[in-house]
Formats: sequence, C-alpha cells, structure tokens
Amino acid sequence: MQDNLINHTKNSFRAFFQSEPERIFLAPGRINIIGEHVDYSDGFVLPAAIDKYICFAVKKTEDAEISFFAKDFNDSFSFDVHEKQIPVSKIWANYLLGVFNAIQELGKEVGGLQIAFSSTIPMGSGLSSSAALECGFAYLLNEIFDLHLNKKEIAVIGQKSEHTFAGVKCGIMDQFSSVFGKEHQVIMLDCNSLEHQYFEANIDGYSLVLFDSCVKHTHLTSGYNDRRRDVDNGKKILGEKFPEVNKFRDFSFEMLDEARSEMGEVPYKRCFYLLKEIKRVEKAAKALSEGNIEYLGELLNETHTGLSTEFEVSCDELDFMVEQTLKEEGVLGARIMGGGFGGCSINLIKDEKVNRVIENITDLYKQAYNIDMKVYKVKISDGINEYQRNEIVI
Ligand code: GAF
Repeated sequence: MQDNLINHTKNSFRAFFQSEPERIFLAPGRINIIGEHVDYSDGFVLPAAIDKYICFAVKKTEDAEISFFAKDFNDSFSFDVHEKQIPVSKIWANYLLGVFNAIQELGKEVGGLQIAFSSTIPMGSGLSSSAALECGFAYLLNEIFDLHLNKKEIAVIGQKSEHTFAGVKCGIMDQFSSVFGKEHQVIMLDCNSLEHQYFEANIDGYSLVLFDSCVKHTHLTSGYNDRRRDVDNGKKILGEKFPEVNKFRDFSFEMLDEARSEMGEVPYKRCFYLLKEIKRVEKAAKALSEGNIEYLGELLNETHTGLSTEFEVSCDELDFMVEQTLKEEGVLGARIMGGGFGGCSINLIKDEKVNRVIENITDLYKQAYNIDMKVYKVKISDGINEYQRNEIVI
C-alpha cells in the first residue's frame, strides 16, 4: 500500500513537473488511544503514528521557487523563498507557508524545490492529515538544506504553522506523533515538558479499529478554538485563585469546585473533563502496560461520555455509532477520537468479533444516517522518514 502511494506520487511528480523526483519522504497520521484535548492543558496523551501517510516526491532546483503539486486536490502553488509569506486563500497551502515562515523566523535559509504530494490519510477524519503535511514539509526542508533542526523543533514548527497560518490553536500531540512515532509503540507524552516514553501496546487478542463517520470537520470552523477559549477562561480564574499551582494538571477537584461560581458553568464543565481525562490517561497507560484490556476499555468509554457531555465535542452520528458499537459482543471500548465534531471513533474489539461488529455497525449507521461508514484497520508505525532511494519500486 505504501508502494502504491509512492508510485502514485512519483508519477504525479513526473506528469506535473516533467522530470524525475530525487527523494521521497513519508509523513504518517496518528491515532490517539486516550488523552483528548489535554495536550494544550499540561496533560499526558497516548498517541501513535499509523500506516497512513502523506508522501512527498521532491527535487532540488537551482532557482528560488518552491513549487507544490497537490495531487489529491489537483492543484498547485508556488512561492519565492526570498519573500516574506502571509496566509493565502488556498487553505492547503497555508499549512506549508506557515512552516516556511516559522523556519524563516529561525533565520534558516532554504532554496528552490519541486514537490508533489498525495495522501492515504483521510482528510477531516481526526487522523491528523494537517500535522503530517506540516511536519513532512519541515522534515524534508531540514534534510535537504541541512537546517540542523531536531525532531522536537520540527514538531513545534508544525504546531506553529497551524496556529499562525491555519488559525487553529492546537496542542502538540498530532505533530509530535507524526515526527516521533515508532513501529508497534505507543507514545506516552507529557505535553508540558515534551518528555516521552514508548511502550508496546499490549492488547493481545484485541484490535484497535477506526470507524469513520464520514462527518467531516475542519478545526478552523468547528468549535475547537472555542473549547480552547473556555478552558483558558477557566484556567485564568484557577490561576488567580491558587497562584501556588503551576501546572493545570496539579489543580485538585476541590480547587475547581471552589472556583466554580466565579468561572461559570461552561468553563467549569470543560476543566472538570480535562482534569478527569488527565487522570484517565495515567490509568490507561498502566492498564496497557499490564495488559489489563478490560479496564482500558472502560476508560475509553468514560472518555467518550466526557467528550460528549462535558467537553461537548461529539455529534449525533458519533454518539450513535459509539452507543451501537458498545452493544456488540466482543467490544470493550469505543469513543470519538481526535478533536471531535465528526471524524472517527476508535474501538477496542476482540479479534474474532471484528468482522461481525464492522458488518453490524455499517448496516445500522447506514439505516440511521444513510451514510456509508469507512473502516480503517491501522498498524502502529514509524514516524516521518525518508524512503530509501534504492527501495523505491518503479
Ligand atoms: C486535534 C488537535 F490538533 C490536537 O492538538 C488535540 O488537541 C486533539 O485535537 C484533541 O485531543 O487533533
């Protein structure tokens, strides 16, 4: 499948630029087992990179233009590396311009390139295609022009692009996962310090399967930034009331209750969810490493309830899908995954029941919403890398 994507991208490069690409880079999407919306609130998250990628076919040129051909949009865009860039009306181009801008602000210089890219990460499905686009571009610039950026800096550049050029005040989880992913390994990331450790997802006999509701979201127009604002309002009151506490995750539920009337019900609900979720991630990491899969499932279900009722980022279609999935035999956990407002659910299902569950939920979802849900059985994979030239299938 990876070979198909690479060949497809190479062929798009050839057709558009009428020449041969020199290097190939792959930037993956991600799943998140648990820890939703806590990455901008000093929380822990448990994501992993997956075997769905944006592939970049690249050639260095002698001029000062960086030219893109976005095969999936059948669209192109170019800019001059000597000029200061500002956001443009072409949405996909902003993710790339934002990366370039962040690199320019670091005083790093890059030259001309031709780039064709295409993707197997479904867009607007909560699998972080935008982080893969940002970080893939930052990574390839770093490799080709020897910019001496480390992996954390690449992730932060991706996040900065999202903030400044795409207008979404996201956390660091998606970019970090795309850059730091490791085959078979889940990342336990402390979003405050960016310290992280890897561990094997010990779910023998069970699979993590994604059901795509095909309800598309873009975080620019969804309530993502609003949620972040609610949380910031709550944090401000907490910070003023308890200045001795430095990190959001160190506020207790008693403190939150004391601040409730001052902060108001909406920020209270959001902060309540976040403090609970941060604790759930620690419990889930322990459950995963001990192979306590039943308990992991329970935690996923609690997260869905919290995301739906306290953080209010689910939607009817996802609530329906999760509710029906949990009625199926062999399902231990189901929840909406990622930023929300549509996209995928992540489901923890006994191996021998997977096909049956897929059949049933596909039917029920079609009957209820007349939508053909999509199913992704993903593998936990390595983060961004350059595909070795001699491995390219022509
Ligand atoms: C989106 C954001 F980009 C992430 O930073 C994170 O907040 C996630 O939603 C929710 O956990 O993917």
